[in-house]
Order: sequence, then structure tokens, then C-alpha cells
Amino acid sequence: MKEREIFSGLRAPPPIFVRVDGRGFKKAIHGLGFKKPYDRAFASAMADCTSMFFEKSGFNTVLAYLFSDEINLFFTDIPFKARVEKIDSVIASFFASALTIQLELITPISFDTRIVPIAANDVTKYLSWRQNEAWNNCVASYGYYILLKQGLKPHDAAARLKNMKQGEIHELTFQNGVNLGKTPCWQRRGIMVYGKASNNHAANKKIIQNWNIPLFKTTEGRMLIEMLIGTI
Ligand SMILES: Nc1nc2c(ncn2[C@@H]2O[C@H](COP(=O)(O)OP(=O)(O)O)[C@@H](O)[C@H]2O)c(=O)[nH]1
Ligand SMILES: [Mg+2]
Repeated sequence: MKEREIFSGLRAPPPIFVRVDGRGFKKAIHGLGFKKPYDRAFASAMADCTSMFFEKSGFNTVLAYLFSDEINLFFTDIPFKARVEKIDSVIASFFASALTIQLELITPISFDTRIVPIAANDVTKYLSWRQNEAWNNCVASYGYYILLKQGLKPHDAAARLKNMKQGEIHELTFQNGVNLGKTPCWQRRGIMVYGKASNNHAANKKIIQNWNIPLFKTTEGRMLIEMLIGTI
């Protein structure tokens, strides 16, 4: 019967990103009392899960970038002979377990994962794409909750937002007391987690959560990434 395990030979040679996303988190975290659209406690729990991943998963993670319910993990080497089934299932279950611990949940939650092969010199491009998504997400979710506050039904708020240009959403939030450009950096740009070798000893890595990251498309952002992936 072993020969029926027909997917076990599928491999994803590094370098790769693994993108982890909470499944149906709109519903899953509803009722836990998190502030909308952003709650620092939720972001903190996600960042702490990511720190736990660095410390306790046994994976050798180069860097992580997260926002909302999404975590991007970059690897240049991978255990399990890089078997896709192992990578996806172990990482997804690690995060589900970690978040359950962090939030003391009593209802099961799940994450999905996907593997994205990315050459080292395209890491910045990939991260800029995700960071742009974080920013679009920030604009849209503030706009959405302001429309709800104005009395629109969720369905109508979503439809209205779809027809608005970014500039119009900025104007709408501004008129309602939210200057999107002045919202906390972690909401606009996301959060990074990475290891910092202390005492010149790679095994002795201190895990850093950086809540004040640059834009990846700037020189400062590129330099941070290049420093972490060791190309400078
Ligand atoms: N209240 C609250 N909800 C959040 C926060 N961050 C993420 N979420 C929720 O997580 C969802 C993540 O989006 P997405 O993955 O597209 O939708 P999903 O299919 O419901 O997981 C958002 O729509 C929010 O409902 C937060 O800080 N506070
Ligand atoms: Mg999700």
C-alpha cells in the first residue's frame, strides 16, 4: 500500500517562502473582543506565535513578515527532504496550536499554507508585494469600519468600498477623524520577526520582533532584508 502515498515524493527545494493564513478568521476570532479593524493584542498573539516558531519548531527560519492573519516565512534550508506534504502540514498545525495557546481558545482554529519558490534576489520583490497588500488592507479595513459606523450594512459597505478609489477612502476616513498615514506603523507596514546572533554564535540567536519596519521598496528596507538573508 505504501505505493499509494502518491504525493509523498513531491518536493519544494529551497529557497522558498511559506505563506500561512488563518482560515476564515473573520468568523473564527469574532466574539473574542478584539478591536476593529486592528487590535494590538491580536497582532501581538500572531507575532508571538511567529517567535515561538523560530524558537521551538526546529525549522531554520531566515525571516518572517506578518500582517493581519498572514505570516510569510522564508527558508533557505528545509527539513524532511523538502517534502511538500510535511512542510505544509507541520507548519499549518504548528501555528494553529501556537495561536490556540496564545489566545487560550476553546474552539478549534486552522491555518492554510502555500509554498512559493523565490530566488534569493527576488525576496525583496516578494515582500514588497505582501507589504503592499498590508497597506491596501489597512486602507480598506478602516474604510469598511467607518462605513459600518455610519450605519451601512456589511454587504453595502463592502460594495461601496469596491467602487471607491484609494484617494476617496483616504478622504472618507480623514473626514471621520482617521488620518491613514498616521496610523501605527505595524498596521500600515506589518511586522517582522528574525533572529539576531549574539556572541557571534549562530545557535545563540535572540529573536527580535520589529514593529517599526521600513518600506521594503526603499533603500533602508532593501538593506534590512539583504542583511537578514546574508547577501551583503
Ligand atoms: N478584530 C480584528 N480582526 C482582525 C484583526 N486582524 C485580522 N483580523 C480578521 O482577520 C481577517 C483576515 O482576512 P482574510 O484572511 O482575508 O479573511 P478570512 O478568510 O476571514 O481569514 C480580517 O478580515 C479580520 O476579520 C484585528 O487586529 N482585529
Ligand atoms: Mg484568513
